Amino acid sequence: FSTAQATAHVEIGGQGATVEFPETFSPEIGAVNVAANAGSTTTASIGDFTTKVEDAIREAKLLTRYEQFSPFIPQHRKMVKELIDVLLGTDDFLTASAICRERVNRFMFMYAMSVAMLHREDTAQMALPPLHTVFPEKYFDGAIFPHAREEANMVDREDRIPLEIPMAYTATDLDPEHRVAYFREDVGVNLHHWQWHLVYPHTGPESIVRKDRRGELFYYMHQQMVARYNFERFSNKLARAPRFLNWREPIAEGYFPKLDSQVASRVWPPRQADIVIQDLAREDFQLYLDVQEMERWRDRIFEAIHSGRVETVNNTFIDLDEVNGIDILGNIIESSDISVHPNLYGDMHNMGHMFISLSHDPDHRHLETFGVMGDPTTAMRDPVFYRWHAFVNDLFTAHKRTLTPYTEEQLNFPGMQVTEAAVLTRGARQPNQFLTFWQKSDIDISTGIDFVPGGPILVRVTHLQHEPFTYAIKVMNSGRPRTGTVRIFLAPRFDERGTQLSLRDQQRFFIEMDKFPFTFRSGPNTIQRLSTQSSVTIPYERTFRDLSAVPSDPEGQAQFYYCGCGWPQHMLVPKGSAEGFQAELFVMVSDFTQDVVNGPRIPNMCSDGHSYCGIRNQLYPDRRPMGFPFDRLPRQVDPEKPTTLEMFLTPNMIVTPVRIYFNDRVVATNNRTKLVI
Ligand code: CUO
Repeated sequence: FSTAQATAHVEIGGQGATVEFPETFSPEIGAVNVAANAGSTTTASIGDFTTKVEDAIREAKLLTRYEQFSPFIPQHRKMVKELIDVLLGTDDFLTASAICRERVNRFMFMYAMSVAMLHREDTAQMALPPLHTVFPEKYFDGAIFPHAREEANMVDREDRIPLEIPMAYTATDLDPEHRVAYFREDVGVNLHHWQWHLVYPHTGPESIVRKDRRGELFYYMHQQMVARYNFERFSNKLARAPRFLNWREPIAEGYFPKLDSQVASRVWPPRQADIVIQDLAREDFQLYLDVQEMERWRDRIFEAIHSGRVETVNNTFIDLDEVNGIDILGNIIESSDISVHPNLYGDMHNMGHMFISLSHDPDHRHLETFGVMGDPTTAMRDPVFYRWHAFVNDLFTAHKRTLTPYTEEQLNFPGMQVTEAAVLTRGARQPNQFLTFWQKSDIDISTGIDFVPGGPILVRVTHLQHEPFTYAIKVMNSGRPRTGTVRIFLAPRFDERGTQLSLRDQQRFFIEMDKFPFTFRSGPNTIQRLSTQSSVTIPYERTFRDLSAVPSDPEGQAQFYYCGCGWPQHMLVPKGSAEGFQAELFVMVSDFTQDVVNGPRIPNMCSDGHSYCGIRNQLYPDRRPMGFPFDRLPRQVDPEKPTTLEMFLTPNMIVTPVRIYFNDRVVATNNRTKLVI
């Protein structure tokens, strides 16, 4: 099984079946030992096996190799389900993969194979090909590819220099939205989103779709992405992303992605400013849907939320209670295969992506395919993504508003008092200052470039970064030794007008920074926690594939390659501003006996981004509702006044004013040539 070659071959069973891989394949996948893995399919049975696989992927084969694929499209979901079923159900994964690879659309194959590898026991320790190196065209400026091929063919590998992608390649600052393009187009942010949707696929065997609290995590992870985006917008003097509420109104923001689709020499279609979504009549995707139908789904979902119960396909009703309600709604709204009534509540969120992504050619008269909003790999690049997800989040918020606010008793941890919380940042003059700046990092895309001589081809991107920091938290435990969960959030202090945010509004903007258990001894305790330990993030090296940082032990290596889901560490702290953006650091210690889940505890290498990604084969590692304690309206402390953040605090919580200072210079390259600020 040769890799990184345009004409790799796999010999299955020794003779009779040679499968060609016309495109390059990931070196990590190449680590598979063919002899060990293809053994269960004998030479004699290979013909039968191929026929069986072909029969099972009958619909999947209809999507040609030269089209785009999207798991948001129902027809494509049906197709990819066939593939996932085959790849998960077979004893001979390698042979089945090789057969499918040759017969189906390459994007669909990569999606199905990635889902299968993430969920099969026998591939659990195996590397998943990182998508930005396999399909770099979905992540990087299309203008670099001719240069990359030139570089690869004309320049000796030791003389090659990184191809630099400018920060302003999709727009200029004439478009105010461009100020936050660094967030929308960040490679780590987009990789996280793609990986999340692989870990929580819409479709497939029920065992992989029906994961613990997957509907709730759909809500929470996307709510956090919107909150983080709005934090960046405030940092850049932009108002929060307006919710896309009225679907008959033009969408003010345009987006021109400049991505080369590498499919039939086309580029990803742009979306002009002020376009209105229209009824879809797309024969090619078997997608006929009116905007009115979406409006009916939306109204039924609101009706269910306000009546407090949803109807199922069996005409029974399920209450939207405070434990499961949000999860049921998540599966309905997304929707995933486990929606309780797909006909009644529809396919709202997915179809929103499609309406927007096909708004430039709703009836296919121009023979154009969907724009970036139509594919989870690329959707976060477009400003309208956050407007759409702000609307989707509104539905969840409507449900949360029906729940009783947390009582003081539910929030407090008697006898546990947080007396101080500070942030100590490397290079900062004082405590409670975050420092952010630009950094340049290189990524090798040679795996994704066809027909090139060996050796790396580096692209150099500029991205946000922050100085590492430590939380120093002091806690007085006046009880016996016991465990608590430390929950750390950050929120802006002022809104877009410069007015101090009320808690009712501010609660939307709290971004989770970290969450971890800590055992307190009696008396005073001091917690020191590093920014790199965050339960939200994966390390820098894993996003940028810095191969010099690959650990030497097999477990560390597997972790490096496999665990792709998680917010990128370099985007943990929002950009802030030169004058020091004012924010509030919230720290809470909750009672661990109320937080702990009683599921099986299997040591798991991929747990470092668990706040947004969960942990493989385990219950979500926190029993409280996701977003706790800011997921519900705050309790009324004083009948005369709205509750402020200070009034909301119980002794086990604290708020520290902090500032985020942004240095508008490139001060680091590849984490190696760090300059002093
Ligand atoms: Cu992740 Cu809309 O679900 O993009």
